[in-house]
Amino acid sequence: MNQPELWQMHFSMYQEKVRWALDYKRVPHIRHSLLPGPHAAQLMPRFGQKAMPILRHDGKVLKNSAAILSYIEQTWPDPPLYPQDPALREQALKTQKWFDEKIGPAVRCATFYEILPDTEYSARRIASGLSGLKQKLYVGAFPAVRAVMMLDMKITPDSAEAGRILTQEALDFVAENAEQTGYLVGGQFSVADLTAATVLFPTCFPPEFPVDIPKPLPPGWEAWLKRWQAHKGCEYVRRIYREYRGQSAAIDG
Ligand SMILES: N[C@@H](CCC(=O)N[C@@H](CS)C(=O)NCC(=O)O)C(=O)O
Repeated sequence: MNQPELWQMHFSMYQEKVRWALDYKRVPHIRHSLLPGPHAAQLMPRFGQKAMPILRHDGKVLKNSAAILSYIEQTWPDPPLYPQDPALREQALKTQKWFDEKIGPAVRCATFYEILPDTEYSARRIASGLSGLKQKLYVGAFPAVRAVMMLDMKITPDSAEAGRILTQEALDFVAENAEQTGYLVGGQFSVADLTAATVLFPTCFPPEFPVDIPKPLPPGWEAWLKRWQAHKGCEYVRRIYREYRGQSAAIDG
């Protein structure tokens, strides 16, 4: 069986979901990290879409993080991320869907609204890991890339405000639902916890998030973090990361 290959933007939440699942199950894999902007020309001819994550394995191409996690669960069942009990599994998948489709885009919108205006910082964060020269070139191209990102993700003052409201709702949800057992579904770590913690990482900043985030942070993001740090939902996110994130199983680091 060949190694799975993951096409990703390394700073993004949906790619972190897939990396975490592969790492948790200790599946050796190859990561291809692309930059927003050039990524479209690299992906469209090959896969017919530009949104990542995309996973290729054994001749199959999987798109969308939930479909990829389902494939990972079937192919490498241990340790499980889906609850065994059908009703609990359904509840975990419903929670994943809510975070993927409603909370993720809203949190992303609200946090990018704080970060993207800082051209130098945003470009360096997105291009971290590249050589100094490539980062410099990317900083120069970034205003055009940012304009496309803002359109694609529909980032406006109104959508950022809606994102703030949904961020509060999501933090309240995890705090309340994990209060009894420490987990969102069935008293054990599952795809629901992995997804919630991933989607909330830009808000709660767990130190185990496995991608370097350049410091100092821009003031907008600092203020965003400060606003939520004491929330019990952030305590949950940091604990889930601390106890379950583990080490990378990527072949190339
Ligand atoms: N629902 C999708 C969302 C994927 C998504 O929004 N990907 C973004 C990064 S977070 C992306 O690749 N955007 C670049 C583009 O669409 O051109 C999933 O769960 O995989």
